[in-house]
Amino acid sequence: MSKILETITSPADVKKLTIPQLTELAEEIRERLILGVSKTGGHIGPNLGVVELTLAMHYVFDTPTDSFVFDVSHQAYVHKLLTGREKRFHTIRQPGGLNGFMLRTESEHDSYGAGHAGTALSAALGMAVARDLAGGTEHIVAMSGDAAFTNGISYEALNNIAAQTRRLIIVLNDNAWSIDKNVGAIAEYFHKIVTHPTFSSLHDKAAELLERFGGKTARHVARKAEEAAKGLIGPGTLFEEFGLSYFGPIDGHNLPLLIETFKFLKTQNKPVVLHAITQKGKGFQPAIEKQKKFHGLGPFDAETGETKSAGQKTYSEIFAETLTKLATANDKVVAITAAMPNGTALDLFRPHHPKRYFDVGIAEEHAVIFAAGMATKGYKPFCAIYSTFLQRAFDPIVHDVCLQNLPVVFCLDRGGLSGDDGPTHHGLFDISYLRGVPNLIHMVPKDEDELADMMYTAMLHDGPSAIRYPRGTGPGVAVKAQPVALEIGKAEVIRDGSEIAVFGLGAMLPEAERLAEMLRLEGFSAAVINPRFAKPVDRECVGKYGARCGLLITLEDHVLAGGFGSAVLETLNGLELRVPVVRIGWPDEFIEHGKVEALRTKYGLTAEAALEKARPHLSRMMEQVLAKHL
Ligand SMILES: Cc1ncc(C[n+]2csc(CCOP(=O)(O)OP(=O)(O)O)c2C)c(N)n1
Repeated sequence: MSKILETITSPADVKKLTIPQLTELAEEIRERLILGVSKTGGHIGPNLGVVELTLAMHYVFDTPTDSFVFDVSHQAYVHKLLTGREKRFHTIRQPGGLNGFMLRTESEHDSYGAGHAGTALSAALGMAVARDLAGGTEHIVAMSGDAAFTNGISYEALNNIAAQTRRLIIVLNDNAWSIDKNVGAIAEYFHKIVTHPTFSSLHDKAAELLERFGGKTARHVARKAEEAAKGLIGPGTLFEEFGLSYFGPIDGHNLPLLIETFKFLKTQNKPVVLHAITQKGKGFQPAIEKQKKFHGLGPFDAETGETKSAGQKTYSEIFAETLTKLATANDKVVAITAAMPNGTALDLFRPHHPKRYFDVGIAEEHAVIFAAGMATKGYKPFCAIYSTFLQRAFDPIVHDVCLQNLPVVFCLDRGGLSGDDGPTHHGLFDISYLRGVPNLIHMVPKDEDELADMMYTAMLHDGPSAIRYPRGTGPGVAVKAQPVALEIGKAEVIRDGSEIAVFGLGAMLPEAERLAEMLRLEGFSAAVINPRFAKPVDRECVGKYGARCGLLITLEDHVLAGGFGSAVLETLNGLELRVPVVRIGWPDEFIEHGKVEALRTKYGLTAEAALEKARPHLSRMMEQVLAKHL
């Protein structure tokens, strides 16, 4: 029954509602979120936690004149529902449908796109300073989760805010969770504030007084909380040390209190932080009980929260199991994650080797430099970071790991198109951004067993290495008991051939095999090669087939620019071989969200599309053969 929600076509409609109606609307939104996301999959827990916060923000502020910047923006579903996208909400994360994150091209209310953590404060400050320069009066509100404060960028922004603007509102949405439980000193600090007796009593008093006296009391209580905060830890809270005024902590589900507090914060002529305590998954018991699982997931049963079991093991699970085995045999092996124990499956490793498991928070740059430090002391760090998030750590990879030739292993989960998360999460650039860095080797397994071999190879290698593997499951190849070391820079010839050579990198190998079969049916002898190494490329193999064949074809789940196909071209160039190369991969544009298979078809990453692209060369080769025989 979404009676009120259906009438909300823009935030102006939210402003017309009474408090009881807003409370009713909050319930309708929760119902809508649970029913909708149970079908599409998505970030249900974070969104259930920000229903009241988002409602209050839209009640008090005025987007698109005012701007909301959500950190990561995985919690922007409520905002989408209130900004004219309710009718399309069932399409979220679906092909052609709404994106799962804020997208500037999707709505004028989405002032800033995101998908990676820690950017909200910097972006909001940029907006605030631009507003000040232009003489504007609009409000800028940034909302960041507590885990965003484990990220260095948030502090780089905090360091700048007070010096740059007098008007910026930051909402700290504190639910004590990242995807897993939030970690580190900052998480403990927030916990200390929240559980401090002064705050607890103020917290209760605020709600109680508000009911009795209305708005002014909330402001009074907010001020009181500010004063109390000053006495809590030295001369002021962490935020006050940065020159921001701190308010809270307040109950992030108390709508009237939130509304009054935002009205008050709006009048402030100084940058402010509102610390709001929320419960992730509020209103859906399975999400409250299983915080990790319901942070973000595929479709689930809207009543019970049950999900279908995946059956086959994912690449991430194979990675974690293999690392556990390697660490059992070698006490120098350590595992590092940047707040992704679940996504990288390192939570399977943790119970076996708790002392050699490190979750450093959402801090990829730190993770890499931390790994470099450990490597100087003889340890073998395996840094499991999604391909897309490792982009953050490019300089530490160059400056700290590779320049010093330290044996850190980068395990790039989600290497390739990520599918329904969309362009913020596709891991399509790692070969390009890593290939130019000296000392690094870059491996791409064709299946689960080869992933284990590559991890073993990396463990034995005395220098930096990277292994990229795709999201989800692979071909289902059993992992042998004892991994073997691969020869570095050596490709595997799956099938020999004399006229065409097809190189299928990693997950694209099955497509390469299909293509070779199609070529065979057209009368060509095609070799199939599993390159294994994006760097160093097997020069001997490329040279041999480059000299022998009339055409080389490369397939990769990566952008063409600077990818594996480019590496093959460079190798041929170095060998002064002029054989034509047809390269199949992602074009030079950001790929939208959608189903992997459908997007591969749309963008020509299939054997059929490769055959068509190769067609002019095939005709030429055919003509040459005919000419020889005439
Ligand atoms: C740079 C980067 N690393 C990792 C992630 C994966 N990630 C998405 S949301 C999230 C946790 C966010 O926690 P918090 O900011 O507290 O928001 P909550 O989900 O608890 O509301 C993480 C680690 C990311 N989006 N960006």
